[in-house]
Amino acid sequence: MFKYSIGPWNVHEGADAFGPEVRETIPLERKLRKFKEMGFDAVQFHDDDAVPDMNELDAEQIKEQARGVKELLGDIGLAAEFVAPRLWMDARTIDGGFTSNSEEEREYALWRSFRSVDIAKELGCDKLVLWLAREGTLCFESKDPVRGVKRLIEAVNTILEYDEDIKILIEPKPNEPIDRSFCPTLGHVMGVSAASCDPARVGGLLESAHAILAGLDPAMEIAYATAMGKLWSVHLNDQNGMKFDQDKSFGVENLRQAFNQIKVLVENDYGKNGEYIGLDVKAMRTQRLEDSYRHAANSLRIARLLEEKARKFDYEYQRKCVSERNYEALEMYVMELLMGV
Ligand code: XUL
Ligand code: MN
Repeated sequence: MFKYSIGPWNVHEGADAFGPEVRETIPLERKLRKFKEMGFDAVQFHDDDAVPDMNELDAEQIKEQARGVKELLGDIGLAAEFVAPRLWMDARTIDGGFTSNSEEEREYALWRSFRSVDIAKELGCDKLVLWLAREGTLCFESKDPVRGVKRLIEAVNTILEYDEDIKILIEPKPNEPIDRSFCPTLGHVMGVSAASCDPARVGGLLESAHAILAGLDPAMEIAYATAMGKLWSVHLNDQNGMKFDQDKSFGVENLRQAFNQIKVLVENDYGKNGEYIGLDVKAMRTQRLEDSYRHAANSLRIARLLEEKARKFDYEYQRKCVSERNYEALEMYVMELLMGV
């Protein structure tokens, strides 16, 4: 049985690029209690999910507030999986943080990352996730693309040096909000890891939708990072083709692909080092306040049902099909397994 995690941002107010919020804000504590009740084991945090308005606080005040969140988690019976600096919201990261052309802005990005490391430690976890939202270009000629990659590696090194226990999980995304990312796929993440000052502490987090948006199969990406020993978290969700980042409930668009993501995780005993399956899903904007958690419950149920299916997979029949090179038969077996016939 896998352990599952989710973030407070996954229960949100429904604003999108073209319209305002449509649901009221649910306070953090209520969300956390609900996550526990739904069967989640751990919570993922953006730094300011745990410590709101952290730009107004100093390092000690931030740690102090994080300790309060740790107490709350303990009281509810949830672990913290990771902390991710929210590096894309501030006026100082309009043109990226680690790879901004401005030195002052690069320093701010590092300050937020150090504070996120502090929060992670207070919450009892050793994972820092970097979604490199604006680390790339909107206008190709606006940044030196070689220096951009080097600046990213330097930032990773600086964070590794700040704390000797912290592990960095890069969550690559090929587009949105940036046009051309300096680190768009897990393959690029492996390169950054190898070029860092401590590759053993730099790995990846695969999000299904981001892989689909890169034109890749998330199950293959999961397999690739697993082969490298660097799949340290996942964000399972779904995506209907090459559109905006949809964060749909896991499996609702691409069921076979969802099954294969779970199958690779099962086959490789994902979770044996304490990893969680994270669900990074968003409710449809049409959803009413009282049904704010339905997408998360659905995703959890689909993941668990697929986990059961994966554990029932008939490897003997698969070997027979492979020996006859009868992949049409194998494919039909998978379809029937998924359709429950
Ligand atoms: C954005 C995304 C983020 C990260 C954490 O697309 O997936 O929520 O998972 O910063
Ligand atoms: Mn994500």
